[in-house]
Amino acid sequence: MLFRFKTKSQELALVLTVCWVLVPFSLSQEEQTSKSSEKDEKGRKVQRVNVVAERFNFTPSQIKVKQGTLLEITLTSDDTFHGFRVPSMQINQVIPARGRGSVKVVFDAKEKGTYSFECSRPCGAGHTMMRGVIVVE
Ligand SMILES: [Cu+2]
Repeated sequence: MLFRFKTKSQELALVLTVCWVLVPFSLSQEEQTSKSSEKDEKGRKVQRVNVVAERFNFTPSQIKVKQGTLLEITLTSDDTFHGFRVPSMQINQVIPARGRGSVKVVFDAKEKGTYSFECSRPCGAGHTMMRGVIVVE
């Protein structure tokens, strides 16, 4: 034995210290692997993007993606409930209010073009201005 703990709380303190060191490290590892895994199980290229909805805009509001890619959009809100609708793709999802998690939408970028998206849930005076585009090139 190299060291002995006088009390249980000292032992707990060391365990907590070790966790603080290890947890951020394992999180950063996970981030690296998700960035490098660009293909799904069927060999399709996957591009992931996080979009934040907030009265009255989406950030980013322009998303560029290469044709043939599956675009995986993770949507979160920084205030109230919003919606994410791509009228031309039959996509319409509710974005939960801040602190209530996120929602994922998969956009199949089959054909080149500009696809507009918009908020689909009335959220205030600027609701109809809350829009953006996905550009497939
Ligand atoms: Cu809205």
